[in-house]
Amino acid sequence: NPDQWCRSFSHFIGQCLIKDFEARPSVTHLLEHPFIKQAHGKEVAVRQQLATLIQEQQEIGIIMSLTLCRHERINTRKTLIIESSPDDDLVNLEFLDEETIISHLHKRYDELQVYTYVGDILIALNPFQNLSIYSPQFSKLYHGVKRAENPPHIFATADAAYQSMVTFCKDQCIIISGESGAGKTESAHLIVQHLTFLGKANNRTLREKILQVNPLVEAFGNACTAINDNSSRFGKYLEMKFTPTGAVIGAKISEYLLEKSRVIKQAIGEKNFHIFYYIYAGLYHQDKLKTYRLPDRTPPRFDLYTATKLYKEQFDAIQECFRNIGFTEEEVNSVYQILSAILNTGNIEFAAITSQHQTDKSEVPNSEALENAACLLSIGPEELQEALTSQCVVTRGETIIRTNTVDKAADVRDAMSKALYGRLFSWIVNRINSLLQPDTNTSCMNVGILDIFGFENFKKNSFEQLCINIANEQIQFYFNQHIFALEQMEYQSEGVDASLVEYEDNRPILDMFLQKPMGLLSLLDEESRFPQATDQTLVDKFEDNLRCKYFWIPKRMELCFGIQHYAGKVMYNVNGFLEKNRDTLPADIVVVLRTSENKLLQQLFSSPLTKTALKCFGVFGGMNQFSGLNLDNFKRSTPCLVSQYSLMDLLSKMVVGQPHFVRCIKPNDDRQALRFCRERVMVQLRYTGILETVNIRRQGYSHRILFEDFVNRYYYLAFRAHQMPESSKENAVAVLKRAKLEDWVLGKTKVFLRYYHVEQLNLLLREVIARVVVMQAYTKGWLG
Ligand code: AOV
Ligand code: MG
Repeated sequence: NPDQWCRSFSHFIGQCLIKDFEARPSVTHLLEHPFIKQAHGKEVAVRQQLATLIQEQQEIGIIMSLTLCRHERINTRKTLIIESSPDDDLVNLEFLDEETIISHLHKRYDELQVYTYVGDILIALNPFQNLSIYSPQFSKLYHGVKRAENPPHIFATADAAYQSMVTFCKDQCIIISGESGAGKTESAHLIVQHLTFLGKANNRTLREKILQVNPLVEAFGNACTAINDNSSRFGKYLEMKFTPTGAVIGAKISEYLLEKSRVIKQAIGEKNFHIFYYIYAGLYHQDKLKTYRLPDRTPPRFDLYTATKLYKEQFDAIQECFRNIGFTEEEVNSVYQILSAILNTGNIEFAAITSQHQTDKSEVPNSEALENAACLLSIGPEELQEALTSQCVVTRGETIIRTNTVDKAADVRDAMSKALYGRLFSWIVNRINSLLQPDTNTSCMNVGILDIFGFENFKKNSFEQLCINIANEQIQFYFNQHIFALEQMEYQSEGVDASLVEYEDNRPILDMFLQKPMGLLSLLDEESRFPQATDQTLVDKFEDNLRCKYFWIPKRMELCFGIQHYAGKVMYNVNGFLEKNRDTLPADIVVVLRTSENKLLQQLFSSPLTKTALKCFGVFGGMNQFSGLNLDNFKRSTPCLVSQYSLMDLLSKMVVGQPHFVRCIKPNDDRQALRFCRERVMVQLRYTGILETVNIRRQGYSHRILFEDFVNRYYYLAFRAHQMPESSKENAVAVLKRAKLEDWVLGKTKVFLRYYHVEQLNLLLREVIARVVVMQAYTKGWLG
């Protein structure tokens, strides 16, 4: 059907042109495209025509100009009117106080409208129930349409990121924030779902693989906490890779700060990482517990027995993920072996050997767990016991064997479990990356999705909460920078008059943490280097050096300090801070593990500390990958330093792309559907700065484009293509007027546009190009 074909062809060319607008693709470029290559019947004629054009050395831009002239005479352009539905966007509210905003959100929540815009930012209230708005029909509904055409939706945000990527050839990132249990991880899944839909669904296997990345890493990195049954215990940045025309071709995932300590200990009412329960259930049902040397009854340290009933399905799903993504059976088997070894290691107990001469020696009285662990790790049980209960120390060229006390031996055991788990996790992530890596020859663009652990405030908070909350401070800072600070600076330098919006700057808090050498993290690092330091000396050090209103030591509480975070006051208990920060893995353990016959284990521990090894596995005892860290420093780097570095890495990654923000809000603390607790929502709106955001989005100009870029991008709307107008302020104004936009402002070097202007412009552009191509096809007589 020539008509149909014509439509899809023009759509395709339209896509190409929009995306390559600045690059001006040659006809050769077009002919290389699979769409054209696959053409049959009528299309062959088009190919021949295009081939002729190549001979004439003509460029698409020129063909366009021809048809534009004709086209303009025939048609008067429709003016686009943005239908504003005041309900969907807080920016449109008449009164802008907290009360009005809360009532508005409340009303919407009662009607199950969980999404609301603040200009280009999406607010997502957790529905705590399954909504039927995420089916493929909805994906279709939100595909490349004006935002105002549909109610606000997480798909619309994904769509906006995708369209910007394709239109401007620019990497995008979607930053999801909110406190623990607010719905970040669910939102991230939905975004991936919609992006795989947009990225052309024809490659089903790849789509399935990408959709399975999140469930797989979350089985290893998520756990049940007091706040959230599926709480992320690591930060995740998932980049989806697309061709310049927008077809999905791969994915890459980066992890930040896995909470490894959970492997050895969980707070009351919390659980270990999901995967332990899954594999126990799965192996139980496959009758393979013996093979993996797991006991057929409730093991003392893990509450696994109940899991057998609950988690079988999840195990099957995880196996499916492994298989689909492309892990070999051998690899999966090794993963299960290491996990079972960690479970057995947890059961190793120590007892003191007291003789006349030695009181600081320990042994393993019941060797079953030890033997199981050693067997699963393919190492000798004696060597393992040796490494757990003693250590080699080299002083002045002499090697001395020191014995470990019971407590010390238990610490070494736990350090081994943590290292095994941490490195296994990193390996899985890296393996996924290599399996989903796009062909190196194809150039690609990214949409990145950042989903980290949310702000936490438990009854008892420790080092892990500190790391998590500092990460959230940085995300908040990034948000503020982007929404407020950069905007204000730009207004000023461009001489644009916009009443400046006040906002709560959390920079002083961040400085208190990150400053060198007197920031909290530096002080913690310094104290960790003294073997004699205790929790008390650490608190004293903090008290002596940290003088700011965001930090205080409560009078009557033991070994605690308080921090006034952007999201509220948190009291931290320093118990174990030093040990957790040191996170040392004795060399003896590494030496033993390197003797393993298990290929995967060898890989995890064999690498000398080369740069790649650092990247993959972190330093000895380090928490995760971090690039760009000076190798000379590795011995001294502790999780603190690592956390700083990896967060910088994370932020620098985000700065590269154009950001889109999703702010998740938790409507109540009981995880109840349809319960809107005004107080709780109010607090979150306050600390995330939503009110200020509404203000600045209403008064502000979220898009600021250089005259030159603006004219280059949009001159088709006002000029003939072959005219190539000068990139001047006057021509920019001509385009703006021709597009019938209102309410824009001119700065010294830039056009200041409101958030909806760009959408209008892009739609106009797409329309013009699509029409031009159809016209062109007819005028050239290609389509009869
Ligand atoms: P989080 O990622 O923000 O917390 P989750 O995304 O895990 O929070 O959401 C917590 C729970 O809320 C989920 O397990 C779902 O039950 C429910 N939920 C969230 N969003 C939706 C939705 N769109 N539809 C239905 N239910 C939803 V943490 O990772 O703890 O910070 O560290
Ligand atoms: Mg999460």
